[in-house]
Amino acid sequence: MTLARRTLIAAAAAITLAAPLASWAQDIKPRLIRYGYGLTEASNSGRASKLFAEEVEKASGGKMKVRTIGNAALGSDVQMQQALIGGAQEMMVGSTATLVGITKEMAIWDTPFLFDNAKEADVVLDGPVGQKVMDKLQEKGLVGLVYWENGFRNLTNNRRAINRLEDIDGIKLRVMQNNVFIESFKTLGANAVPLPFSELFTALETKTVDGQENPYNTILSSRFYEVQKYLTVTNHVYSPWIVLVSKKYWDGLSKDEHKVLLDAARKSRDFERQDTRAEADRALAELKSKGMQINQLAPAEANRMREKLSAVNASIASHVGEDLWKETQAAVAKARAAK
Ligand code: TK8
Repeated sequence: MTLARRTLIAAAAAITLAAPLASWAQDIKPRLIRYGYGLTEASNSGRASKLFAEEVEKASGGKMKVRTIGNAALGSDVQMQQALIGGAQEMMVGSTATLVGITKEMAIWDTPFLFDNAKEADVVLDGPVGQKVMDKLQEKGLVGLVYWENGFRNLTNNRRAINRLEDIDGIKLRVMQNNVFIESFKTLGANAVPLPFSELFTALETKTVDGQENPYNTILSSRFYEVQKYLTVTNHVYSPWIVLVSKKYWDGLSKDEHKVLLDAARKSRDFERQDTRAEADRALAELKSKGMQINQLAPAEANRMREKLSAVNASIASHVGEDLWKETQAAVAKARAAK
């Protein structure tokens, strides 16, 4: 047999074999979902991500597998969002605030003092306004499944206790990569420095920045108490997380697979909120025992802060659109009245 002929036969065999092999491999190979997040495995987002992965695997009978990867090992929020849009990564959970550059309507959640308590946040985020904002992501290549609780944000720094608004003056404060946060903290007199979360610990440790703001849970799980002395309870904004899927990936899944992901995401949301709230209740005492000096902003100062920050409302409204602004205000008012 000539070499050419042998090659031809081999090629033909490869073709006839390849087709059934490929479809067989598709049937048994679990759909692998690379799912990233920014915090540690031992954090609230780590625990809920693990539960999500377990639920997906259970509900799909092992056909879908979620590999959760924490510590921003797949990249910062912004980098992961781009990977999802491009189809290089399937899922992530991160702050809504870091999505504003992609979907401007997300900035509505950055409104200072929008919610008075977590219950109001749940009602509005899980209601029609929350869904509407989430659905805006689709035109940008992302599918939002559910909102989780990051939590009410509080200030930490290494310079001094914040007793009066003026104490914020000149503090180099890391903020999320988001214009509302930059504007808010400039308004309060801080020197606002936008940085990805993944660079924050080092920035605090090396004193590149003096302080930051995040919920108690994160200050604890990311060990910021090791590099921050003062914690001031401000609750200046409620920060949601959002569970995202790459639209490119989503569009290739079946209806049943969509349901598996959505059901698991809802279970993870319910678990996550409960877990986060229970942890937040314990966190202040724990942070104190780790050596942080904690103070509550006195009501009069908190009011001054609230008033000062209301100056950013107009720019948020024009950024997200007056209609969405009004709808959100109405939804909050309704949730508040219903309690
Ligand atoms: C984690 C971030 C974090 C957020 C921040 O990736 O950046 O300060 O609060 O939770 O999304």
